[in-house]
Amino acid sequence: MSTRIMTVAGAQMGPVPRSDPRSRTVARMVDLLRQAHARGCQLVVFPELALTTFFPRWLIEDEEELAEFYEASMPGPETMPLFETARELGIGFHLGYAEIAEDGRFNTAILVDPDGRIVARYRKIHLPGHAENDQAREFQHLEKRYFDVGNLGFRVWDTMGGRIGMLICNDRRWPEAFRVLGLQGVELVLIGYNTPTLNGQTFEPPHLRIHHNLLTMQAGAYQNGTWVVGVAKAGLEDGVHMMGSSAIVTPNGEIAAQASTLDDELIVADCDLDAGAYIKANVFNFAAHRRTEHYRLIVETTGVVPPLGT
Ligand code: CDV
Repeated sequence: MSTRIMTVAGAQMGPVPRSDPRSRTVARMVDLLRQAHARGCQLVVFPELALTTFFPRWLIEDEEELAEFYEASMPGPETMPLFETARELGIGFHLGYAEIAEDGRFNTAILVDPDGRIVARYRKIHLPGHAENDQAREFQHLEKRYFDVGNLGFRVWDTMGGRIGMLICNDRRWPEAFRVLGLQGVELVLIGYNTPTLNGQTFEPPHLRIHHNLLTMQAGAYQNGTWVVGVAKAGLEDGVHMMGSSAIVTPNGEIAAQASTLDDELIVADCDLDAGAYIKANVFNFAAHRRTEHYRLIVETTGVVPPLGT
């Protein structure tokens, strides 16, 4: 029997209104850390851009006003309680936030170990949306304006007793992103997301939006034999309804735990990190079965090309 069980909590968060100071949001997160510890968790996964409202929904032209949404240091004075609580409880956490650094502005996620040390950092690579104000939209999605494309690649770390990778929100829809983690033998993929329940551009029924969310995480899990923990910032945030449905997915693509509210809520699963080993050794034994000589288009073209058949 496997002894590599990691008890993981997805800490879904309800809305973080723009008017809320960081201290109030961090206090909510500290409370979630304490609840998770009481339930025996070793790792807590918070959403994408967890410390603020999802600000890319607005055009903000004043740089000073925009700067308020970014963290210049991590931990900083306002986020220090998260690190102190993690150390006190001996619990790790994953945090998504807007990072301003010397080399750019990024939509970032970090992994912090039970000693309160940052052991891994990922900067979002698939930035959805647009860079200019689009009046036709009900609300904006200006990630391409406010963030640079992540420059750290898709990486996996041997840490905290597991082989852990991170993606952020829109990345989960891209099988290539999951596969690059799969090719490093990933066992646990942590994903925070902010997904509006309605598509701001075109009509898509909410049930399909939720279906796509789960579909991509379940497929990514099974096709790479890995656990996936997907965690939302949910509910009515500053006038825009955000999807919940945070889920922990097994390496078989089954849902082990799923949120039932649109508020602060923990979902918990005992993740056997060896559970995907048989998938990696059989149907998705990459070394035995992948045919890279036929995958050229995947890296040689970005958009669609004419059919190769003729
Ligand atoms: N924060 C995101 O990356 N959100 C996207 C939106 C644009 C749909 C997502 O893929 O969920």
